[in-house]
Amino acid sequence: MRTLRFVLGDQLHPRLAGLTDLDPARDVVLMAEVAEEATYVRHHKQKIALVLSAMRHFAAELRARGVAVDYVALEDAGNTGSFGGELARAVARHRPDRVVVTEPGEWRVLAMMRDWSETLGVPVEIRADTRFLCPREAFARWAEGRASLRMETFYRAMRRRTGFLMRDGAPVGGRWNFDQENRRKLPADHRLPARLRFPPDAVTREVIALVARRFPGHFGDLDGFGWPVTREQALAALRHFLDECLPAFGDYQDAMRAGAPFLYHALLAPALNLGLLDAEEVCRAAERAHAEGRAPLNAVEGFIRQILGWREYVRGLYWARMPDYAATNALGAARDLPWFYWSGETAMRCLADSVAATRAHAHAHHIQRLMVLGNFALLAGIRPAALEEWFLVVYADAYEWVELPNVHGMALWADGGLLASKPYAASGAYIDRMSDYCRACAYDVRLKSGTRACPFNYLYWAFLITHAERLSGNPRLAMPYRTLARMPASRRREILADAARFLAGLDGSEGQPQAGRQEEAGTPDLFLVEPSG
Ligand code: FAD
Ligand code: DLZ
Ligand code: SF4
Repeated sequence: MRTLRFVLGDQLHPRLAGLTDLDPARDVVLMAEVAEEATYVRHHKQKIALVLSAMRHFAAELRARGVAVDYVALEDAGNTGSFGGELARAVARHRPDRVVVTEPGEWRVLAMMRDWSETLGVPVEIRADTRFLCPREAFARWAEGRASLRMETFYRAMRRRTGFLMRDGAPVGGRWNFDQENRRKLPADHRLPARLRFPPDAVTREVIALVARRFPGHFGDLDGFGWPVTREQALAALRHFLDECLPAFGDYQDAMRAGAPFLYHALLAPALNLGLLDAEEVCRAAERAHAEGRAPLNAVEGFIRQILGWREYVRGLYWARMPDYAATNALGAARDLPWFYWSGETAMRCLADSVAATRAHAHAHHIQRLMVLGNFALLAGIRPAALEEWFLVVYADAYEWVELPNVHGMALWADGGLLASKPYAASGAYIDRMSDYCRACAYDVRLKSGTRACPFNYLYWAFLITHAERLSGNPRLAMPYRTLARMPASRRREILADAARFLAGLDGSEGQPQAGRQEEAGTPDLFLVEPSG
């Protein structure tokens, strides 16, 4: 039987389900660069360059193994610009008996795939994606009948199921979670390891030129491109992480520093999500580092939790709850995304720095995403769909299966608590505690009201006041609501007035805090959240 195997740009794994039974003598692998995938949202230039370069390298590797690859480049004559169009043309060229695809990472694409058999007049087999540690059906079974789907419960089940960091049925070290030990601030003189950057080779340089020419209006810089684009480079990135970063990954997992978007993070998500690495090998390598005494348990457990726990969990949640999941808006958030998410032009230093990193690298680390960019949007009541589109556009690792639950559920609490037991809301005190941003900010993190006060401070309280009906009964928010109950009515009015003034000026006057009333510097609000979960 002659099979046409369609491999998408984020399915670049040597043992991809759709390639397992490939017969090199008869089968053809189709790969297609299509404009629609770069423009259905206007992806960051680096993300497009990353995907196209990795696709071209992967095609070359398949060919080197003797596989026939029909590769359609973006500017090839006749390119229809869509997955469906390119598959139809390839079916006409090769006249296969069947088409085999691996399920995609987005609902949007799965919906397309489901029509293909009928429109093409050829059987189309959609195979489960086996690159994950928790098959979709296993997640669905775990989730069935549960009122809440907590990551921690899922994670423990996954530890038991896979045996990662388990000994004799119990967690190594006697505890499941070392998160409490993973909250250190970086000392001012602490030297960080250098990022392992992969200078663009000829293929990547050609793609970068193509992207600059074809997508000039898209967000983001191309100059600093340094992502791994082959499996070999991805494995080198993994080794670099294990040697240079993993030992301190746990300690500084929640830390932030101005001008430092990489810290001790792995920078592996783009490679993992493209298929250049798989979750199991990465967890296995981290576990080995601990067994061999090269990394402490708090670091290794923290890292494995992100992949075996969070990554698998958000994927399971996405497929179990989509498409209805994306339509929820539990807090009725309706504000448009402020322009500074694109321009970076804001006097709020934490936000300006996070946007600058995002533009330069198509990357910001987890705490910037959650506690700066996400937290601000939560407190300001940004419409979930607007923030979701932004996150899908700007990050090199963004695919809807992973981006959407993180933004919708974790950052915005738009699912009403399915993912997170309480909103990840925090005042400026949290950002100050975990970073050096506030020291040189135009706003004053110690001030609670007035035009010079850190906006996160009054937005935090205004958020709690505005959503009291929904949130005040949440036991995890009992402490701030008790504080709120003790506040005089005049103070609450002041908070709401500050928030209203600031939000009204979001796309106008914000960015220039005027020297206004000089409030007394009070004790910062210390209602902190636990971001790494
Ligand atoms: P590290 O911090 O070193 O973590 C190690 C690995 O764990 C990552 O490579 C990633 O594969 C996994 N991981 C960690 N946290 C999560 C998580 N919450 N969900 C899923 N996997 C996780 N991750 C994406 O891969 N794509 C996204 O589009 C994405 N959008 C996000 C949006 C928001 C609002 C938030 C709060 C988080 C988002 N994340 C996303 C999760 C996380 O921020 C990134 O995976 C991480 O920053 C990537 O950098 P790293 O490889 O250095 O990760
Ligand atoms: C992100 C992306 C981009 C920019 N371009 C392509 C492409 O030209 N061809 C392709 O096969 N895949 C691309 N991708 C990745 C797809 O968007 C991704 O496969 C789907 O969103 C499903 O996860
Ligand atoms: Fe951000 Fe407020 Fe600190 Fe400025 S003072 S960096 S706005 S938290």
